[in-house]
Amino acid sequence: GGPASLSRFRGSLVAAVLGDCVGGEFEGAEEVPMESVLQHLSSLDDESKGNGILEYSDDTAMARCVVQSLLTRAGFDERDMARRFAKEYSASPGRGYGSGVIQVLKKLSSPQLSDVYQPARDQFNGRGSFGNGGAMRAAPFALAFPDLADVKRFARLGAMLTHSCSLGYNGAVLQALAVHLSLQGALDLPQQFISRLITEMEEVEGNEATRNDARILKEAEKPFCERLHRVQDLMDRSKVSIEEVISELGNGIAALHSVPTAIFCVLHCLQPRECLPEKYGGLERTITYSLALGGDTDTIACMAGAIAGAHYGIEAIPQTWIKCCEGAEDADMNAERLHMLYHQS
Ligand code: 8NA
Ligand code: MG
Ligand code: MG
Repeated sequence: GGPASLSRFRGSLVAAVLGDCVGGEFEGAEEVPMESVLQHLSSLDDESKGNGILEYSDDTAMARCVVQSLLTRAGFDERDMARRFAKEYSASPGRGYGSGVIQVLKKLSSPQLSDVYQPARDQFNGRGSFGNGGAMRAAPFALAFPDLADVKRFARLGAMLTHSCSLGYNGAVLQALAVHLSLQGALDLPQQFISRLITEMEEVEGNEATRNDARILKEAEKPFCERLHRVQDLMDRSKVSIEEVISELGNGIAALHSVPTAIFCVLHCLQPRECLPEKYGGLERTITYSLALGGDTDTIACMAGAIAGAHYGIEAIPQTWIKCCEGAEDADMNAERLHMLYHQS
């Protein structure tokens, strides 16, 4: 489809759910052999096995809250979004939330709370969380707002409801930017795509809060820009091993160690790769490759899925995968509503 077509919206929201559901199998595993990933995925194609449903985790649970809030309020409303996060958590606390964020979600359910950003600020002795929990639910901001400045602003504010460290919320901004650009067809020119992300993040990270957090955590002055340069270097190489990707970019629960990784997965899988089945299209390659990195597999595959899905569109997603994943059909319907909201504004 053309830029911002319905197929791209559907692809993005559905593939994010697939990444989460399919990736749950390997979450936290240090090493994931490609063989195990391929076995897991081919079992989804085998209907006779009747594998039933793969459940979604915190990534999708929170993204659904973001989507419902943006649609119901026809824009960003922090109080409404915070209320939905809290309600969702108390209804299904067993979705695999990060151990820190649970405190925030409990505080957000208090009716006496006057500042919905305060519980997030109190995390980790006032330093805030740098986890990828803001980034894992950032894609819907790119699907709701056509304007780049809105995408950046609301992705940041939406993340700050739980992640007040700049290394947390800037990861969400980067993820939303990647989905935004992919939706426009920017992945047709991968070199320009990554350059554009770096240019945008130079501005996003060019402030005192980022410099302070980076200094305290002993990171480069602009941590995400530095990582995106590493992505650029890895892209230029003809052969890259999974071990190198993990050591250069990471596969962990910090936004800094997972959002650039997800972006790399998408870029690396734009073309066929020796380690991946020939019959696979780009979207299948992206999800598969993300899982083979191990670590925070559900979240990295969820984020890579959102970016890749916006590029390839819904037609690239195997029906058998959609049928196995809880929440995939809902995501498809919500994508249509977001598409309408996006084109109204
Ligand atoms: P979070 O805000 O609780 O952060 C996740 C973790 O990161 C915390 O529990 C801390 O260990 C650490 N952390 C974050 N900020 C700081 C800080 N300033 N100082 C010291 N430590 C810090 O949760 P989240 O919403 O960001 O979730 C992140 C990931 O954890 C998600 O992938 C989610 O699925 C979850 N999770 C991951 C695994 C896994 O094995 N990879 C397992 C269960 C849950
Ligand atoms: Mg999860
Ligand atoms: Mg995770």
